[in-house]
Amino acid sequence: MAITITAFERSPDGGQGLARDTRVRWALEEVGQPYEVRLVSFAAMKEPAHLALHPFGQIPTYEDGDLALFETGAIVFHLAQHHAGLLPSEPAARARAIAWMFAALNTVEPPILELVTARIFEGDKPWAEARLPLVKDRVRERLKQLAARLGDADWLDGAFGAGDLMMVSVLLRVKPSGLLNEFPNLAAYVARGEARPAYKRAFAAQLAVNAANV
Ligand code: GTB
Repeated sequence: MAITITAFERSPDGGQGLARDTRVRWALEEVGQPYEVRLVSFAAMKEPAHLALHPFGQIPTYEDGDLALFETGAIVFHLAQHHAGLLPSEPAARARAIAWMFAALNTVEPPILELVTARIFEGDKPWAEARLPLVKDRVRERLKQLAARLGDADWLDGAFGAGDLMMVSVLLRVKPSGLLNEFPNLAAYVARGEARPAYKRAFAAQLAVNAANV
């Protein structure tokens, strides 16, 4: 049975690749696993059938035979554990790559999501203008620390892997704010991720859905 993931029937970003199915598509492309996509509406995500797969009524989900998963971190980790290409086999290098996945999701993504919330969902609040610089500075601090660690390297720890896939995916979300360009090595890092053939196939696949459903 084919691997099936869920994605937005119509993504609010119109196909810019910012919805989280893109990172799962990217991982599937990196490890060479074919997959099918079941598109869901916002209403369908809150229905019992989808809630049985995803307790929080979100996308993406992942189904492979009897296994159903939610959370992109868990899905990408599962793929990386079971297929070659995203995690090194040497135990210490593998553990470090996993640490970068957690860092992307637990340490770098939260302030970026706070910025998205402040800009998009709270932009009309009377206190938004005063708060935005504080939120931006918290993102800047994380980017500064990450840029310092990355330095001139192509990837975070040796060859490209699941940690990079997750970190680039998270950083893509900060691109529209312009903050990424304040850190040229991070902007180049993200561009290297976007240039990977597997990323391009993932991006094109989600764009095809959203271009067709405008
Ligand atoms: N922690 C979970 C994971 O990593 O899997 C988060 C999943 C999640 O946030 N899913 C979002 C969702 O289903 C889609 S990706 N939201 C609907 C809901 O909660 O009702 C977040 C997202 C949505 C839209 C854009 N965009 O249009 O730019 C970008 C990212």
